Amino acid sequence: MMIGRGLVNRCAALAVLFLAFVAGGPARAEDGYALWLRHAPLEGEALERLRRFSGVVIEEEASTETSRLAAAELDRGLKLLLGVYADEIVVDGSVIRLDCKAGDGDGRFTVASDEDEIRISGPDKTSCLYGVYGLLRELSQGKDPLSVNLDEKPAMPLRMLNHWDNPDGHVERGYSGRSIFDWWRLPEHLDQRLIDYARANASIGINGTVVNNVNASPLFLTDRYIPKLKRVADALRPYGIKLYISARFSAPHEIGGLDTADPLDPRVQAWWKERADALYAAIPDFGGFLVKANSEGQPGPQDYGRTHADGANMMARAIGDRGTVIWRAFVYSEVDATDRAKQAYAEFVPLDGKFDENVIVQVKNGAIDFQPREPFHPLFGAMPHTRLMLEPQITKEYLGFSTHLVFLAPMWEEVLRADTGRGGTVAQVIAPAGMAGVANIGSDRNWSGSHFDQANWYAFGRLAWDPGLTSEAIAREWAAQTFSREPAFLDAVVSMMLASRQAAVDYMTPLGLTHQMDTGHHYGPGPWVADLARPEWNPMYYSRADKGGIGFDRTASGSNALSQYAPSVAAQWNDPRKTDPEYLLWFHHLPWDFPMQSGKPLWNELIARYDHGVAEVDRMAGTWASLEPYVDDQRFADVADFLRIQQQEARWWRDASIAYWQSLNGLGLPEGTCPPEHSLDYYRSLTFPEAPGN
Ligand code: GCW
Repeated sequence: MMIGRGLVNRCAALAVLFLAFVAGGPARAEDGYALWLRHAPLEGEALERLRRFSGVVIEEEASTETSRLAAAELDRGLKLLLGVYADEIVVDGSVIRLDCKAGDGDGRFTVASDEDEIRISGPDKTSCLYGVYGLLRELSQGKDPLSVNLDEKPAMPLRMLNHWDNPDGHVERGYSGRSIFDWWRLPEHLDQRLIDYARANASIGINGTVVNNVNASPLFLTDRYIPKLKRVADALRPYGIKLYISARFSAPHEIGGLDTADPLDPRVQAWWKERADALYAAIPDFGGFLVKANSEGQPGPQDYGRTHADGANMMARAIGDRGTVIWRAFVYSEVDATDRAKQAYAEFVPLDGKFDENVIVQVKNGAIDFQPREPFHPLFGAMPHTRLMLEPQITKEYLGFSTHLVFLAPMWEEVLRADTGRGGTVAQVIAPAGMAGVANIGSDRNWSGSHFDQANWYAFGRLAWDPGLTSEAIAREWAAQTFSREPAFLDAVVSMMLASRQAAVDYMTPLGLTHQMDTGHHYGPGPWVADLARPEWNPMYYSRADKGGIGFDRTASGSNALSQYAPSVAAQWNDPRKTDPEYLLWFHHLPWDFPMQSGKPLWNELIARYDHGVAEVDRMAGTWASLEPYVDDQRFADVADFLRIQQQEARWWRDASIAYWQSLNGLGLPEGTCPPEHSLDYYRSLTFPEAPGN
């Protein structure tokens, strides 16, 4: 086994073996820092099978930093899996061979096994790295090395994280501590955490990162920040990860000494070109700019009477063929009273075909805002001449922050598989572009705030690599690597994870309700909020609840947002009697006694859903309690604590929501239903000015 001795070059047939000192069983306290790369020691047969592979041999046409890292990662992973503290003895034996090349491509790789060797190969400089992680993923699950045969390539070119991190270290919608990017100490000091961040990302195929908030500070475009950005980019590069920044549209005006940021003004164009040149001089593979424009108070081309395409193309021309401009479609007007769900489509569809080649339009999964459940965004499929990227939110702004256990892969699977009715699924529409997940990563020791939120980071990367993977497969491989390979543990934990998202939907916003969270911080229920400056900031705007009924009419008799979908898709949601109950109140305003497909009146069904959500969380807590023998003490206790919080908060959501709906409809509770624990006034009186992430 190679350990810190340099690599064996030139097709050498040298193999080295550990003299093994088997560590004494799994450690009983883990803090989660190692993520899914902890590679717990194998035991029994799996250990014996891996022991046959006694060394790593690297064969390469060109030795690159990435190929050296790949070998080092493999070495490190194998050492951990074998559970040894090594000395090496050179012997003949079966080997793991890295056949690394130096091409620039998508990172496709193969892992092929036979009795004598496991061979990892591929044409690109990241092939070996991805192949190593692919192999380790299998071995970490206890699979037989001889049965590992992989032939993979990523489904989409861009697999990115978007950090909403500010230069002062605050993370917007961050629930896991402060930013991991320490701009203050950069460029002189680069924290080891950034290397571990790169390793974790590379292990799931992530190949780009936007390091600052889309509500962007112009600082990132200053000369002072370029060396800082360069240091980070240099650290990420060997892991196949490109650095991007969010660019503030008004920067030429704010820091460039110009009196405008009009995209058609030649001085503005020259300013962006000069800044792009300065970035590329320092970072030759700089990824490009992400832009939030004319959205929630951010500046943009419309401030000068120009379109999103004018703005995006101006910046794209400054970058040229060196990189990409990713332009967000998350827009809703400050003056327009049109249903917010309709506005992005209305603004962007007329611009289809008008964006330059190196522009991608980034679209959230749904038309409102990262809610527990939304139908897929109608822009998918509606802009056939524009590359569209999918933006899901990994951080759980609207799904219980980091203290609720909610596995998000089922939500993303739902959107990726949705048939747009316009020539393919969402996964097919975004295949030429990619996916960008709003990161849930911070300075907390376990990175994500909770151990189970690591699964969402992991699942994002895996789905961006292969949207055909099922949530179940992802949950299983993640849990086996992160906690325990025991089948009984995996069966229980995977079913808990798979049920968790529907549970959250049910205790927060069942039956297609949306945006019922309290104002600003979005923590806990606030269905009664109706007094904010802009109508679409109010939960009441979304529920439209009153004495007569509940739900937002988006059919032809209402906002007609339904007409933005392909007719075949709209047809499924047009008739409330046939609409999937999960989307019912998203599309329909209905009387409280509307007869549901279940046979219950709507009011009773709504209550049954809240109760189901609460019961499911109780069940999750029970499941976890039964898994104590499989989990180290610290992580077991951390998860158990958070599940207790989730149990309390699921009840709070249910009780506050029911109390409020009752205050409107005056209806009693179906027989056997527990009344809310407190009065509506009590729920309304709760305030949390210090809630994180705001
Ligand atoms: O979900 C909303 C958040 C804002 C965020 C915005 C966006 C970065 O509440 O905090 O701003 O979306 O996506 O731009």
